[in-house]
Amino acid sequence: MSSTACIPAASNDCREFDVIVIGAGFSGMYALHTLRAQGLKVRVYDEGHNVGGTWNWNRYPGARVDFPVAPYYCYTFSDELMNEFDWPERQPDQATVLRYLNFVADRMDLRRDIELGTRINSASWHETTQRWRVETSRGTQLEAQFVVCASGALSSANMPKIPGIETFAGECYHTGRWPQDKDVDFAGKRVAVLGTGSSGVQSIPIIARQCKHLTVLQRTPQYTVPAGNRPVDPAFIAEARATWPKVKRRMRVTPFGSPFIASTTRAKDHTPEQRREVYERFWQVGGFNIVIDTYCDLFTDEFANETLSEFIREKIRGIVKDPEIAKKLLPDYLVGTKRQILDEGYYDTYNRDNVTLVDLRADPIVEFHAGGVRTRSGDHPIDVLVLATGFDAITGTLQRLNPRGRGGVTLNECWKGRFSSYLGLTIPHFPNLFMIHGPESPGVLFNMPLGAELESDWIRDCILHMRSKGLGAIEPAPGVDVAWGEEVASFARMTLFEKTDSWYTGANIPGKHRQFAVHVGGPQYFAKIAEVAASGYPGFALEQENTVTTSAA
Ligand code: N01
Repeated sequence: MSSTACIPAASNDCREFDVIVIGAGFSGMYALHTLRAQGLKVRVYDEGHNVGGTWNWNRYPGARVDFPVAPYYCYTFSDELMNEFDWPERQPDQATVLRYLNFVADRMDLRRDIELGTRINSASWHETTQRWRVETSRGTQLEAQFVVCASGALSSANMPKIPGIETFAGECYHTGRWPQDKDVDFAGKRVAVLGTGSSGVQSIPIIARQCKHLTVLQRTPQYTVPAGNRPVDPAFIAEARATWPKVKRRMRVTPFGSPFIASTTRAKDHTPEQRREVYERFWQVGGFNIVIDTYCDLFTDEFANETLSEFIREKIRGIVKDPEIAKKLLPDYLVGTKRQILDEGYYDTYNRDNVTLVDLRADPIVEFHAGGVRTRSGDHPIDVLVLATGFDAITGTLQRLNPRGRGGVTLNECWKGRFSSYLGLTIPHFPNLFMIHGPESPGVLFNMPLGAELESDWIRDCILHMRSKGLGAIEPAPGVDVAWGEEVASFARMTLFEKTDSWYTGANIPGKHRQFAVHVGGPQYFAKIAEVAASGYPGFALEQENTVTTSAA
């Protein structure tokens, strides 16, 4: 199968591959498994010192799966994995997911083709050889016909540029780059958490219980709902295993890749009393389901959305005892249009004596200094600063790599005005480069492990097609990205997502252009890419294989 020559390198591995995969998280690990099973010579590189990608880096206190429910946030391709790994909780914590991914790495014998502690520093396309030349942080030069970017939609940390932040002399940790070699000790310390997205909301209740005093620096109040985490009932797991083929089929056809059957009822079809009863029932059970399984129009109709928004605001007013603090916590955007957050006692944390909420809209940060942070109303001394400030999402890691494509053009030049793609899997001017969970794919709004499998399978089949036809390069034909962008936008326009500033739209990163770069069509998206493959890859320019002899640089 492989047409590449294997040239031993000093680090005693082969420098030339069929496929280089960047990232050893859920996506990269499955891509390795499925490509290697076809006899392709594949090598995975990851900057981390463990497999797991996002689940390796995000070790902050409270990090948990938010997708409903264990055992459905997992690989679906192997019944053995499903049957052999026991998920202890409905919303597994970071350590459990990392244990699962290590179990998969061992069970599928993946480690022999994964190089950890190695970042890919550059990648450039060479037209004569129809190969990518890649350089690692260890200075190794590599060549491969294909590059698969499985580098994570949420892995490029957003480090806020705030006056004086570099002068802060205490400990400082970003939630997405949490120390891997030590436990952070909050005991007896004054801590500040900047940011109240999922990472902030998950960590705040735990840090508050451990530290002397916690200051929460909040820019946008958020809707969060109880996670409802609890031990998994063994009977539930037994049932999931017994019905696994059926569940897998269902996950592929539901909008978010969830195993649950979505409601077809509209919010306006119910009376206010009925809605309250429905929301209360889901609130008590906990989990994402209150947003995705109660009413079918929560993401498409502002009236429907407001009914749930107001329900949660009422909950906040009920939970938080001080009305002034409760007022600061009331969100005013459309619920669910920022990534929905699950929590364990978040709002109740503001009833604690050792917690101060700073509303940065009314009381903005003036500057950080060696001993803390000064806001307009006064000074907040701190020993530990936790940056829960999120990520340059979806495109950030690819832009940091900034590969050079055809004619030496860089990705950042191509993406200056918009994040263009074809099928969310390929980029114009970047032949033989594939993305998993890239812009304009369902990525972050679908069951991510399942989406990674489906996208990787498409990439695998595309590579096999090329090999069988003697093709050397594939890339989007001119203009096809524009039509694809319109298709993605037409799905988005049916929803409320674009109306809110969020990392989905790029609005969280100063200077990033606004583009809701997620295909919200889930199952329609996967049907579409399957149709493209079945029809012989219309929309792609296909190039015959050059007969130039290749060699490593
Ligand atoms: O990041 P975020 P996150 N000054 O971008 C604030 C996934 N995830 O790491 O809203 C002041 O959501 C920012 O304020 P604002 C999940 O998909 C999953 O929490 O922009 N504040 C916001 O409050 C999630 O959505 C799990 O006004 C600043 C916060 O920082 C995604 O990762 C767990 C600021 C950032 O929130 C990202 O979540 C955790 C500044 N300069 C994460 N810059 C699971 O449960 C930013 N903020 C699986």
